[in-house]
Amino acid sequence: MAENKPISVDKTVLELYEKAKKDGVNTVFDRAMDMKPCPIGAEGSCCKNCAMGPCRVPLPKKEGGEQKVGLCGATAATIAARNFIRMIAGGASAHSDHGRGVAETFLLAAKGEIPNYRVRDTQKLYQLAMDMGIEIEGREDKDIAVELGEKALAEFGRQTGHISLLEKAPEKRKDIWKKEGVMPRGVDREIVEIMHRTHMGVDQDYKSLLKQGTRAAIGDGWGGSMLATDLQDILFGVPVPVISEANLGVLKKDEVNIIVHGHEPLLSEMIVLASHDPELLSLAKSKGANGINLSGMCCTANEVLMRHGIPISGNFLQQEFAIVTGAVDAMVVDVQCIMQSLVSVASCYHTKIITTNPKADITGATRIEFHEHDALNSAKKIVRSAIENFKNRKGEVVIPNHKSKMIAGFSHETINYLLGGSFRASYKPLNDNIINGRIRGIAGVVGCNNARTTHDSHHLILIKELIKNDVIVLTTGCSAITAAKEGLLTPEAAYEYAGPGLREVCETVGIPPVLHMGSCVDNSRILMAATAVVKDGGLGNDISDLPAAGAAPEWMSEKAISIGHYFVVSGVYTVFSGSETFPVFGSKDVTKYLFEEMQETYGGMWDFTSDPMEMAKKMIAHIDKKRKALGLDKARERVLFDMEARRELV
Ligand code: SF4
Ligand code: MSK
Repeated sequence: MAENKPISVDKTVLELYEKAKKDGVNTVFDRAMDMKPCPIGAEGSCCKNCAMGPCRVPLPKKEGGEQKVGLCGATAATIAARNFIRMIAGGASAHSDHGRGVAETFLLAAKGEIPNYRVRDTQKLYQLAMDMGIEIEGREDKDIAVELGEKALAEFGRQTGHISLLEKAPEKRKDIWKKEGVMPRGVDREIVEIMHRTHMGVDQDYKSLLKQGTRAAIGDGWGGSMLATDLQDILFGVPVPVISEANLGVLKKDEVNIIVHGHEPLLSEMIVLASHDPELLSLAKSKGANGINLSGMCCTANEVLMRHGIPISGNFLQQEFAIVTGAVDAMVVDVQCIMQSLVSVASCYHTKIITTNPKADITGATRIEFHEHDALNSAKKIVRSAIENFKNRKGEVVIPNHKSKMIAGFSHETINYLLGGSFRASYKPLNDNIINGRIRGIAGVVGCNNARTTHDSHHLILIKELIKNDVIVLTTGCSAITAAKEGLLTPEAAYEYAGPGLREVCETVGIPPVLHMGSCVDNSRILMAATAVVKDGGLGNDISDLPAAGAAPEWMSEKAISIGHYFVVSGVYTVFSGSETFPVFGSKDVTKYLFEEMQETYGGMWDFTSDPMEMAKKMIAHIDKKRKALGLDKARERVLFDMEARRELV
C-alpha cells in the first residue's frame, strides 16, 4: 500500500481502521505500508530451490547489460517459469485437496456412514455419474452414489489416461489439449511432477516447465475444482437464486455473532444447522443475547450464502476489521485465506478464533477439530463456545451502518433455467442476445483483494465499466463479495449502471447485470457456462471463439494463478491487476510466451495492467475482436448507433 493511496473504498473499512488505530491494533494495511515488496521476488527472478542460493537474476538495468544466471547456470527464464508453476502447484493443490475432502465425505455419505450428510440433489447425481461414465439405468441411487464417490476419489490419484471430466470440454478444446500433450492424469500426479521438475537440476527449459504447469492447472479447473463444486452440489443442493445482504453491517449488537471464514462448506453447513438448534437458541437467550447471528467471510461465505442465504460480513481484507467491531463472539475458520494476524487482533478484543480443520491450525487459536462422523456435534460445540463468549465482550462495540441487498446463487444450471425456462432449459436466449448485440460479451471477474491496492477499487471500476458497455459479468470469490457490497448483484443495478442492451435483457429476465456464481472452486461453473454457450451454437466451436474475457483484479493468492492459467489454456483472454508487477516479468522469454505466443496455441493468453480502467478497455477490445471474427460486429454497430434498428431487434 503506497502512502498516498486510500486503503479502501469500503466505508466500513475506513471507519474501523480509525477504531483499530485508537485500539492500538496493527492491521494488514499498516504492515503493507511498513514493508515494501521485494522487487526481484515480485518479478519471479529469485530462486531458492537449493542451498547455493538464493540466486537473484533481475533484468539488466540497461538494454544490452549483463543478464545474470544462477550459480547452477539456471537462466532467468528457467527461474521465472519454475517459480510460476510452483505457484500453480500451490493453487491447484489447495483447490484439489478441498475437492478430495469433499469426495471423501461424499463417499461416506453415500454409504450411509455419516448421519448428517446425504444426497440432496438426485438430478445432479445422475448427471455427474453419466459424466464420469457410470451406468445409471435401473440402479438404486445409493449404488450410483457409492460408485460415483469411489470413482471421484480415485480421480485425484489417477496415474494413467486423463481426468474424466475433461470430456465435458468442447471437442475443439480437447483436440488442442491432446495435440499439445497436456491432458492431465490425476491432479496429484501433475502437482508432484511440478515439484520434481522444479527441483534443482531437473527440467531446465521454460516451455517444457510451463507445459507441466498447464497440465496441473487443467487438472485443477476441470478436475479438482470441478469435482469439489459438483459433489458439493449433490450433497448440499445446486444453488438457486437467494436474497441476502452483504457487508459488516450484517453483524448484530444484541445477538451472538459467529463468522464462518475460509473455503469449505462441509463444516459450515453443519454450523448453519446448529445455529437453528432450539437448545442453543435458548442458551443464547439465557446469556442475554437475542439470538444467534451467523454470517460468512471469503469463500465459506459464498458457499453458505448460495445455498442458505446466510449474509456475508465481508471479503478477504475485512477479516481483521470484523474483529475490530468488538461484536464478533467467534470467528470459525477452516482453510485458505485466513490471516495469521487474526489471533493477535483478537487478543485486543474478546473474539475467539476457532480453528477446525485437521490441516490448518494457528498458534494461539482455540482448537475444536471437526470430523464428519460427528459433524453436528462438532458444530454445536463451536456454536456453544461462541454463546459462552458473548458475555466477555469488552470495550466499545462499533458495527458500521453499511450493508447492501443482493441476489446470489447463479449456478450454471440456474442460468440455463432462468434464460430458457424449465422445459426448454438452454443458453440459446443468451446466445441470441449476444448475437443480436444487446449483450456485447461475457466477462468472468473473479479473485481476491490485495493490500497493495486500494481495497475493492479495481473490482468496482472494472465491473462498472464492463456492464456500462453491455458486457454481462459472471463473478466468484471475493470479487463477488465486492460486487454484492456495492449493490451490483440486484436487478435494479442494471438501471443505474448497465448499458441499454444489457439493461433490456436484465429487465426482461429479471436478473442482475452481475451474476454471483459462487466461491473460488466454483470458477468451474464459469467454465461450464462457457462450454454450454459454445454447445448451444451460433458463437463458434470453442471457448476461444466466444466474445468473452476473464479478469482477476486485486489478485493475491497462488490459487488465482492456477485459475488464471486454466482459464488461459481453456481459451480465455485473461487480465490480472492489483500489484505493480507480474511474477514472470523478470524474464522476457516467459513473458512473451504467456502474454503473446500462448494465444497461437491455446486461443487464450495472459495480460496484465495496474490500471483497472485499462483492464476494462483491453477486455472490451478483445470481446469486439471476437465479435468481428464471428461476423457480429455489424449487429453491434446497429445496436449502438441506430435507435430505429434497436427497436426492430426487440
Ligand atoms: Fe541458485 Fe540454481 Fe540453486 Fe536456484 S537451483 S538457488 S538458481 S544454484
Ligand atoms: S477467498 S483466494 S482471497 S478470492 Fe476464495 Fe478471496 Fe482470493 Fe481467498
